[in-house]
Amino acid sequence: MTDRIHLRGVEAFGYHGVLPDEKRDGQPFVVDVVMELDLATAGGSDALDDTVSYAEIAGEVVARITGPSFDLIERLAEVVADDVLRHRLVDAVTVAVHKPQAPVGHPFRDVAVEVHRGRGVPVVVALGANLGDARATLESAVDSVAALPGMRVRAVSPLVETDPVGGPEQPGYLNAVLVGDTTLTPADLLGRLHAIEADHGRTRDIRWGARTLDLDLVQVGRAGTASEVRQADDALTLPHPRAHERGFVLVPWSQADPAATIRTDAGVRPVADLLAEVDTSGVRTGPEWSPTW
Ligand code: PH2
Ligand code: MG
Ligand code: MG
Repeated sequence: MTDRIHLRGVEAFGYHGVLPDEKRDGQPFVVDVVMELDLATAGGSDALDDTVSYAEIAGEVVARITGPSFDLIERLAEVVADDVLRHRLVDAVTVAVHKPQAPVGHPFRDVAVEVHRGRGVPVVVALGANLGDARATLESAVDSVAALPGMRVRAVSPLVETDPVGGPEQPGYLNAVLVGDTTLTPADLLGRLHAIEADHGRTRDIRWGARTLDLDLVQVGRAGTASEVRQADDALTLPHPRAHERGFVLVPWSQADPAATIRTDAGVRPVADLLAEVDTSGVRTGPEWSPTW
């Protein structure tokens, strides 16, 4: 059974359209939003924190209608859907954008596009840094990941301070793990993570050498379910082939998601169980941090 919140007919003046006249003169746009989320908790608690404020959503919709001009109402619908899905309680959303005064060239009552978008699949990203101001870099990296279109962060672990594993002699690391949901393909997401690494001064010379920022895709989809992505090619192996044996991944991961599981050679295992089997002596509580995702 799906609960829904309907917000219909949010109207504002905007400048979206392909034609120069549309970008110059503007016209009214009308947006309908239907959010799918579990309303039982709010129904019991009577607390706004347990649901999504439709007034807040209306404000975000108006900001998009009146904001930077797009050519297509498809694009406007997509960005509104992406905004709505950033509210963590929302499982899926349908957005219709109407343009009742569009330059259609014939009498017509209304034209609209409608998109339906879900949260996508769970994704786990491991973060590491051992050059420069590692804490500031990791905070900035979390913000960048959270801002990716089609990517939503659900939880971020505390920082752990870790002894380097493998590679040449190098400084200690700060590591963390974030868990979220994404509608991006693994290849697309990996490309965007690499771009964020590059933005933070990452160079790739020595394998397992010191780095300003490392963003590793650990798992896409839920292990042992149809959503799990399993692949091994030159560009990307999923799940990450070494994550299940690395304390610097497992410790923060279990802090971000105590119920996490990962596929190993011995099948799908709770991360909390693996923790008891790996050496975590080189993993210590790190400094406080406050990524603002
Ligand atoms: N990353 C590596 C190699 N070794 N050791 C620690 N402690 N933390 C890391 O993130 C790490 C590492 C290659 O990515
Ligand atoms: Mg790595
Ligand atoms: Mg890497």
